Amino acid sequence: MRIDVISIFPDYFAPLDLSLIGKARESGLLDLRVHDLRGWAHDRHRTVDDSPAGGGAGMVLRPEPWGEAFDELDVEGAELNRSVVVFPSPSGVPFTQDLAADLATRARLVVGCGRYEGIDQRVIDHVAGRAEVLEVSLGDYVLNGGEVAAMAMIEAVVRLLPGFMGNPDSVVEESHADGLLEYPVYTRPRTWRGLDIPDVLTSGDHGAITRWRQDQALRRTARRRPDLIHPSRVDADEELRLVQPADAGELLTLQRACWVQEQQANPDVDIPALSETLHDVEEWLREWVVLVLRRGGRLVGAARGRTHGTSWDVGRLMVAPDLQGLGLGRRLLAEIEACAPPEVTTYELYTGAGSAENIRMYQRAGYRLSGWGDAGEVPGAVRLTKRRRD
Ligand code: JEH
Repeated sequence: MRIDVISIFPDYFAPLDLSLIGKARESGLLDLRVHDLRGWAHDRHRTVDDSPAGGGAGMVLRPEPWGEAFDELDVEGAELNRSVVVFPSPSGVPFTQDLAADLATRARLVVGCGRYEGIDQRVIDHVAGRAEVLEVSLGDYVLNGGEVAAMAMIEAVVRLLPGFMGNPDSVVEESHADGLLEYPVYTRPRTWRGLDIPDVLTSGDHGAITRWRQDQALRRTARRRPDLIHPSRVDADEELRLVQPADAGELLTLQRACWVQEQQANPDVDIPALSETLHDVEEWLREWVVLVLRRGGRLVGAARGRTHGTSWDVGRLMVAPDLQGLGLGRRLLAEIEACAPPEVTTYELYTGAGSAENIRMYQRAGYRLSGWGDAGEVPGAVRLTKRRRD
């Protein structure tokens, strides 16, 4: 990636020679060039600012040096869609991890750092006609110029580059699917100034550790960033009941959301749950025993079952993507098993052969792999069965 930075304070960027960013530059992964805007000013005093049109306090950066800078740096030269010009600005769109990940896929970034009251707006409008332009804000507080914001943005982008710090070339960054803040971390010594590491972390019980961390992350997020949490995550207000015809629409929406990952893990498997219409869902609701789970009024999970000889076919076990990993699937599975009539001796279900996480969950719930679906009716799927215990 090539990054050009334009600033009247190029010395601000000296720290980018240090540490990991410096290594990325040495290794050739990153070609970072910092330019002094005054290099494109031609009067005796290399003036770059003037008073605001229409009056008011402070100074504004004049357009001419910027125009020459963008001409010389050839902003439209790079491949289509692979270059972006970023102007840090207190009135920009928020800088987020998603934006950092987008910028990390580009071949070329140009960062224009303003000062004083900002840059003459015509500069941004002019460049926008020649390249993709973003005015981006680091956050809702006031800085004296774009430099510190540019440093933060560059660090956030460069650490995502494939090959940076041993990043795999394919995965940009495993995103935290649960959208929560991190749980607290500890290291040795076990006791420090009278403070102990929480006992669970030294217990060796990995299930308990995972649950504790999930709980800590949720508590922290609820206190510090309530904006990140949907009520359905925390509300005790939960309801499990047999499906009603009126649930069909929400069920269709949920199953489409839930089976996309399944399709990606099993690209060759035909997954009806993804192509069904509302009408299809309404039909199978009449033929199956279907349980739906609501939290905070929202339909967040479901499962279905029906008898087939002496076995109970289980299927469509689904949990909303943001609530996965909390044990809701296991509970729904147990509940739908409990709906089987007395003559049932075995539970049976199918899942994609590539769905490692699902298969592990079913195995923890007592299911055993009992064959490939190919022999029967579901190519690419595996069959799992479990004896009913009386
Ligand atoms: C600041 C680029 C170029 C300061 C204030 C004003 C706010 C009310 N997150 C960020 N904060 N500040 C910047 C930034 C980013 N990215 C940033 C910059 C420049 C980025 C010059 N400055 C200094 C500056 C105008 N004020 C904006 N207002 C809502 C508090 C008051 C007016 C302009 C320029």
